[in-house]
Amino acid sequence: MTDYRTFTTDDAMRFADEHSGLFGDHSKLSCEEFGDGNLNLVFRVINDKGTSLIVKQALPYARCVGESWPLTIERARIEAEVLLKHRKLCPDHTVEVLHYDAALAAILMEDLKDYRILRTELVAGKQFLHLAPQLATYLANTLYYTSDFALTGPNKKQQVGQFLNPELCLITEDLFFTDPYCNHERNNIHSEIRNDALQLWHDEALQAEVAQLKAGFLSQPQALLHGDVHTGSIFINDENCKLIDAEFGFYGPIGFDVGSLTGNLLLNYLGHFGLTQDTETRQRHQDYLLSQVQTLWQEFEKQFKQLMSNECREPTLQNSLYQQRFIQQVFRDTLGYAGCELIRRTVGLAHVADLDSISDGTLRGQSERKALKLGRELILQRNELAGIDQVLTLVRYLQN
Ligand code: SR1
Ligand code: MG
Repeated sequence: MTDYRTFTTDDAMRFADEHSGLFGDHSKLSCEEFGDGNLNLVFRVINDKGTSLIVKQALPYARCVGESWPLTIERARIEAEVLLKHRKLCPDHTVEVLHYDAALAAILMEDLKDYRILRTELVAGKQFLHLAPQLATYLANTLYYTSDFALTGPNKKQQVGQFLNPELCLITEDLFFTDPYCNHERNNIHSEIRNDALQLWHDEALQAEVAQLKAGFLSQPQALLHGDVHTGSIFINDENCKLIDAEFGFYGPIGFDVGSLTGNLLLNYLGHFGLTQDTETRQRHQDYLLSQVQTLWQEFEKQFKQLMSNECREPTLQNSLYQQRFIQQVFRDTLGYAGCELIRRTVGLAHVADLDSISDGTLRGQSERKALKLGRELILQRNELAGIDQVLTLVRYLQN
């Protein structure tokens, strides 16, 4: 870490100026640090003509906790390389990386200034019809073209090695699969649902299924995941959406990415029981969210199946019965990981605004309880639910 130093706004401006052709020698730059994420510094650098770029720097610790939680700055390499690869596979829906500096753990990227963070928009009750179709395209393309269906064995193994990402994976292994199911000091449990959380710690049937899902996360390098597809990692406007923040990327189970996103849409669905008091408005937004959950899976499945049947390079994996079984297993994994996301965002370290911004404690507790209940059922019933329509029926049934 010899050349590493934590960036000031001056450093960020110099970095942006040096590595972009956009600003020119005599540009007058200004800069603000506006990162509010869990891990990094994020600067916006603007010139006198209003052109702007983003500089993101990995800190040697987790920003949300502080220096007591050291964290590798190697995550900046993972982020840059995953985004570069995903952008080749799905240019429309992946943010553009312009430069990466290994010693400084810094990335220069496009500023999505005409976009907003999807989570903030969904909490405000905004709707985007292109959300699910576009995200399904992103997931189908990035996951298919980095899988064994598309890569040769040696190439795939080289990439698995390139994206091992053990420290960031360990965060997910702990926060997603371990902490919520025991009395861990990192958990963050609101008093209204203390007893419900306690039940998780004694729920052996649930814990056995979570163990199986965790084993899949640990040992199934199916494709190069984004690794953190929550609605805070997605920027959106009226026409398009783009993924950012791929520092958790690694070769893992395909259902983890699809399930994380599905879980976040469901968290917003449940949050609106407390966020929106007008019944008609709430119903409209919740119907919208369920239609997005449905379209996300249907479109993802359609596109992934098409790719498997038209583009598969590996003769043995061209078998159509195998491909059918494969996509069915991805569906089951998707439900399981979506269930884990619902639970960990409710009682674990990293909460979401969809639940936390419900101002009335009783209403928040009701939404959180629904999240725990739905998460549990998705995990337990994932092998019996026959299709996405049955999942939606379950969601509607459990809301009462
Ligand atoms: C300490 S990191 C907490 C969470 O933020 C990231 O976005 C991941 O979701 C992680 O679990
Ligand atoms: Mg992030």
